[in-house]
Amino acid sequence: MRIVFGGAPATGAPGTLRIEVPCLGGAPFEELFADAAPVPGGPGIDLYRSGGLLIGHVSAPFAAPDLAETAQTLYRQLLAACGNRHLFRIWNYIPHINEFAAGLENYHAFCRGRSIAFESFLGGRFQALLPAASAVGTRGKNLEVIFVAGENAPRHFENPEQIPAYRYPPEHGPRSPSFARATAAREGTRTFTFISGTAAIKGHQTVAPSALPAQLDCTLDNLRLISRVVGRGEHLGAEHAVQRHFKIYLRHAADLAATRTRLEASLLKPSDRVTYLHAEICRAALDVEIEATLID
Ligand code: 3EB
Repeated sequence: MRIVFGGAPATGAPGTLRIEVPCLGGAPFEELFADAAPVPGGPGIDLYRSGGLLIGHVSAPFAAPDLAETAQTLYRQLLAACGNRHLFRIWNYIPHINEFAAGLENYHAFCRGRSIAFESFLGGRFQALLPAASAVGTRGKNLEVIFVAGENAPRHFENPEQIPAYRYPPEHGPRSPSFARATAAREGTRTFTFISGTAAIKGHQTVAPSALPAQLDCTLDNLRLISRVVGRGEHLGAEHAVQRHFKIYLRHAADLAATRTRLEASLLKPSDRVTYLHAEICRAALDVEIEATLID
């Protein structure tokens, strides 16, 4: 299966999923599970299999002021579809992510519904089971959630210089975000390392609000730290024969050239699969977020 980014209408090609986030550069699609084949899903849910992996997509119209409700319903559907499998990674695409409805930012309403669904499905100790994730804006009308689950128990990791997102204080919303900074798991002969969307946050605070170069510095530092924690050295396995996939989300299209120059001089190498996307980030003062997936 392949995820295609951009504004063009869906092609309807089987195994293709379109997300309405414009591509600014690099590959306009993401193919982490090229051999994943469609299997029967259900109303509002597409499912794919690749070996023991289950890959899924749930989608529902974003309906202010009930985004929390929408998120909770989608997450219940997602968790039910996983059955006994373990969640490895979740990608969230949220309409109007930085807008407010009834005094609550849409991202915070989303977090509320997501957290309630996790808690009611997994119980009071759900935080230990949370996988890597990302959450950015989409221009589409639907809340879209893509997930990967597998049969082997994964390992979840935290960044020593960031408070776990599931323990953020209430100033970041009435229910904390539900994700780990990274998740690693084996599936057959493959090992997947999913690095969550990573941004300029230390502790729980935004670093260098709305200042791109300093945010890139901080984000690269956080990537270096999480890379160390997952056992890939300081450079996300750059020196090893590992397939690396990066997505770089930019709030401002005009930041593309500076970001690309900076990342090509530090983080990226020519064999990496890289996609630059034009998306709002979950905090209005954040201008960039970077995620990575390593497959070996
Ligand atoms: C952060 O570190 C920045 O809500 O699923 C990054 C990755 C972020 C995932 C999510 C949010 C999420 O808090 C935002």
